[in-house]
Order: sequence, then structure tokens, then C-alpha cells
Amino acid sequence: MNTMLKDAPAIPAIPQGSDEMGAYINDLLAQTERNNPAQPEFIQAAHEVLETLVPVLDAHPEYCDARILERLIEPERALLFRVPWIDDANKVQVNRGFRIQFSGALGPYKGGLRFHPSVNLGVLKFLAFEQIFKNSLTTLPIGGGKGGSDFDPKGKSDSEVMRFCQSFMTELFRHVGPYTDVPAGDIGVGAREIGYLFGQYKRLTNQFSGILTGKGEKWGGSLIRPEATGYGCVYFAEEMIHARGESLEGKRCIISGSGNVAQYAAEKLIQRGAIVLTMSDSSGFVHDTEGIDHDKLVWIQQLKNERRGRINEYADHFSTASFTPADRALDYNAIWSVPADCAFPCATQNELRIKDAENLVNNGLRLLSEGANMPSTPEAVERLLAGGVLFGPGKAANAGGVGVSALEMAQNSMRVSWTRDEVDTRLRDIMSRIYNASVDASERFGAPGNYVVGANIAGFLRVADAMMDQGVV
Ligand code: NDP
Ligand code: 2IT
Repeated sequence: MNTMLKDAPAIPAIPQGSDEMGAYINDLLAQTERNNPAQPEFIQAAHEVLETLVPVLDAHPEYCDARILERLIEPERALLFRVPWIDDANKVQVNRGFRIQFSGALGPYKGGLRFHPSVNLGVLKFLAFEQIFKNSLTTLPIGGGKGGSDFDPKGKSDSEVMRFCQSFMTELFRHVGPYTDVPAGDIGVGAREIGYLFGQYKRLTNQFSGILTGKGEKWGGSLIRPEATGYGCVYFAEEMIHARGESLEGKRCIISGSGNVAQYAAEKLIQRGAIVLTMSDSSGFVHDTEGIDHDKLVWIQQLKNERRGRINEYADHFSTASFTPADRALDYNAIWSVPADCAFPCATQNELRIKDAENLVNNGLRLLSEGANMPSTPEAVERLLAGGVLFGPGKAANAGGVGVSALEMAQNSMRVSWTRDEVDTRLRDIMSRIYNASVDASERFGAPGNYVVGANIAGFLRVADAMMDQGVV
């Protein structure tokens, strides 16, 4: 363990910048807290981004005069709507639907839809806010948005999910369009839901257009879009580890989640010769001491995508694996206690806390690449960086999904379909450019190797400059 720590000097912390700009950011954050009560995730994301921007404002006081941050912290539009639908027992159900159109400075609003009981305004505002900077990092022409519902697809029949999606789109269709806002999937929204949503949009508008991404490959979807977030997260990890003269081959990896992002992160890691030890869902995690290989992953994909079962069934089926149930009463998440070289949190926000970071560092973790959005708490991030862990923040490391969504939009506009290889090559290129932009910005603004700082600044600068050019809107 000590040799690991010797190899891995602490990553520089967030540069302070001037007292004057520090006070300005603190005031703005205090005001943001007052204006957005009961939105803890949004406040967390605002802190996480704004606190890294002090040195940028020192270098660019013109952004303060133009009130760039005051404008950026308010969504351009936040839609809230009723979604009534009828369940299989013929009972009326009512859910809430949302779409946050946060920033259109760089292109049509772009970002996923999340269907999960925990969805509320604050959660979607955090996701849409993060999406602004993530989308900017891709350098593709996409603004930031996010939406969803507190609808829980778990345990619902396909017909119930279809009726819900149709009702959701019956309101959403007024607010989206290929030049306005282009949603996609996120937690609880995969190929099935995108299909139902697209069908209803087409029926309402009589238009077959690139209104959603993540479409089926036979009807306008891009090859590699299903894989893109997970693959991209591993490509980002490779960029980080190659810079240290190492590779992923033979590395012990722990992955949380077993949905879209986790499955394809696992697939790419297995292709790279890494050993995938864990996967999870909200009921707990499985630990396979021999590693989850290609065939076992296919089994998990069938379990999750077709049978829609629970992850403990893996441990019932494969004798090399054990199952540990989730225990929300604990202040740590047992999955992060499994000794590993690399970690890939791919489930949800705040799933990795300070004690988890402590466990990971003490067990010699070298690298963490965030497949999920904001999975690590701010205290956990600080601990990982202090422990010298190469840290890929979500808005950089998981940008491959939205990057390929933008490629899907481009293919739809041109009415062409690129091959798997062509899209994968472009994805690799996008991830490599995001990595380089994060490295450059981290160096330019005084925190070399701190990709949290680098990604925030590189993402912010492009949006801020577009806003300066476009006047006070
Ligand atoms: P899926 O719905 O396909 O999978 C989500 C996985 O995370 C499931 O295993 C789920 O378990 C688990 N999970 C969800 N909520 C919780 C929770 N509260 N506690 C524990 N486990 C939980 O979603 P995705 O794979 O698409 O998304 C995963 C993460 O990646 C999210 O943070 C999302 O925002 C982010 N992301 C997704 C992108 C995409 O293209 N899909 C792009 C970029 C980021 P269970 O089934 O039991 O709920
Ligand atoms: O968080 C994300 O980047 C996504 N859920 C994907 C968004 C998209 O529009 O592809």
C-alpha cells in the first residue's frame, strides 16, 4: 500500500484565486441557496462548478460585468407537467413530468430523460446544469437540458410503460424538436422507452425527425450509441492511465450499477484484459472473485435488459460470486470496500461518500472514472485527489454518451448512417479531446492533473464566450 502512495503524489487542490472573486462566488452561491430551497443536489452541483471558476474570473473580469454566472445559474426554462395514465388494473395514475431547458448557448438543449421515483425538480436541475458543461466539453453544437418523471418503470408491464410514455410525450412534444430540444435516455429510460416516446411524437406531429437520440438502429439510431457512455468512460480512464505509462490490462476493476452505462463499461474493460470484480443494482452488489468475463456479462445483460431481474440472481447462478445486500443505514457503501486498482461508479449520484473514498485509497486505488453523474460527494472527491487517485469527473468521463447522441443528430440531418467503426473512432477522438482539454485547462489555471478543475473550466469557457457573443439573452 505504501509503495502505491509513493507512486501517487497528491493531485493539486482547487486553486484559490483572489479574495475579491472568492467573495463574489461565495455571495452568488449563498443567493443560489436562498433562491432554491430543498434542491440539495442542484446546490451541490452549483458549488462543485462555481468554486473552481475563481481563477477564471480573475483572468476574465468581463464575465462578471456581463453577469455570465448569474445568467448561467438560472435555467432558461423549467417545465413541469401532469402525466396521467391508466394502469393494467384500469386505475388512473398520475405522475409528474419535467423538462429543464438550462442553456441553449451552444445548440439545441440536449440531455437525457430519467424515470425514477427519486426524480424531482432539484435532481433534474443538477443534471441539466452538469449537462451544460459536459456538452460544451464535447465541442459539438449542443446546449444543456434534462428531464424525466417520478414514474417508476420497475414492476410495470410493457403496456403500462407504453401508456405512460405516450402520455408523457403528449405534453412534451410541444417543447421539443430537432432544432429546439433533443432528449435521450438516462436512468429508467432505455431503448424500449425511447421507442414508445418516438412513436407518440411521430403520431402527434406527423413528422419522422431526429427528435430523440438513442433510437433503434433500424429507425434512425446511431450504431454505438448504446455502448457510448460505458465505452467512453473506459476510453477516458485509458487516457489517464496511459499518461502514467500504464495500461488497464490485468487491473482489478470494481463497477457499480448494472444498467446501460455499467454494462458497456464492463464490456470494454473485459476487451482490454482488465478483471471486472463487481456489479450492482439498488438491492446490493455481486463480487465475482474470478472476474465477470464476456459470457457472464452476456448473462447479466439478459437478466437486466430482457428478464428485468435483480442482480442477486447472478450469485445464485455463478458459484464464484457472492451477493451483499445494500444497507442504506450505513455511512459507507460496501461495494467500495472491495480492493481494486480502478473504480467505475456507474449507478447514481452520491453513491460514493467520504468513507468509501477512504476505503478505496487505503486499498491502493489508482484510478476512478465516473460513469454516473456526480456519483462521488465533494468530500469523497477531495479525499481521492489527496490520495493521488487519477480522477475522471463525470462531466468529462461520461460525455461519450451525449457525444454519440450529437453524432446521431448529425447522421439524422444528413440522412446517412455511419458504420460501427466510424462512430467508435469518432467517440475515441471525442474522449481524447475532452481529456486533453481538461489537462490543458488544469495546467493553465494552476492545478495540473486536477481534471475536476480542468473539465469545469474548459467546459465553462466555451459556454461563457458564446454567451458574450450572443448578447444579454
Ligand atoms: P440504467 O437505468 O440503465 O441503470 C441504472 C443502474 O443504477 C441500475 O443498476 C440501477 O439499479 C442503479 N441505480 C439507480 N438508482 C440507484 C440508487 N438510487 N441506488 C442504487 N443503485 C441505483 O441507467 P444508466 O446506466 O443509463 O445510468 C446510470 C448513471 O449514468 C446515471 O447517473 C446517469 O445519469 C448516468 N449517465 C447515463 C448516460 C446514458 O447514456 N445512459 C450518459 C451519461 C451519464 P436498479 O435497477 O435497482 O434501480
Ligand atoms: O447524462 C447524460 O449525458 C445522458 N443521460 C445522455 C444524454 C444524451 O442526450 O445522450
